[in-house]
Amino acid sequence: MSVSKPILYGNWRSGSSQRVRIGLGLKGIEVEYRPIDLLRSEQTADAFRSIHPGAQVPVLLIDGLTLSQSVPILEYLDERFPDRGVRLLPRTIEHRFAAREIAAFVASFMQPFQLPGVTRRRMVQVFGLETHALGADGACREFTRAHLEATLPELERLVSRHAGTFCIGDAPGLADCVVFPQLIGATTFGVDVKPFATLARIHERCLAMPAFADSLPERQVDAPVR
Ligand SMILES: N[C@@H](CCC(=O)N[C@@H](CS)C(=O)NCC(=O)O)C(=O)O
Repeated sequence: MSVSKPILYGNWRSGSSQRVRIGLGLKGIEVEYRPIDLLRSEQTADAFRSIHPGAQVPVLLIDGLTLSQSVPILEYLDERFPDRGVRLLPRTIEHRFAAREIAAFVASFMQPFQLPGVTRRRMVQVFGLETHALGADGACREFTRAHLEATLPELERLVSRHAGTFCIGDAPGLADCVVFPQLIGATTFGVDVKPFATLARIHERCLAMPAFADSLPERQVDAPVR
């Protein structure tokens, strides 16, 4: 089946966008990348809302469809391109369940409390916090750090059950697409992942693969020049 180049709307620092970048890399699928500047609230501007009213990245335009939500996007890519690159979903039902369980834990419990910009601003408004709460050493960042510290032990437990060199056995897949950006996110918030032996090992192994290394926030075209 021939396809025109898919379009990925994402953001350099967005962990959810990074999940999709990794999946595309593992599958060897090229996309046209259209960055959305979250700090300038481009996600809530009419131009982007007309593409995705949910006003979040990532969004993948493919096969005439507009796909949102990183984990279902990864599953779509795997079903749509079963014979390209890496199989993202493991072969056995038990391992597929474990991969989805890990992905759900990260995507529905760990990452949402990293408080994307809109949520942070809403908290400040609702709780009447000083806008300082949004800052680098403010209450929102402290909350995120505390949440990551509280949830990383469970992620380590979930991953260590089936881990080989990657989250499930010795091949990269869906779980790694989700776990790797979460570890990068934890580091960004000043949380050390080294005490978590399995996660730290998988982090190092992933970094050695181009699909993961090329997905790093600082390597994206919309990353600020330092
Ligand atoms: N569950 C969604 C989460 C998407 C999400 O949280 N996106 C963030 C960036 S990582 C976003 O677009 N935030 C915009 C905002 O906070 O205004 C997914 O997995 O794709």
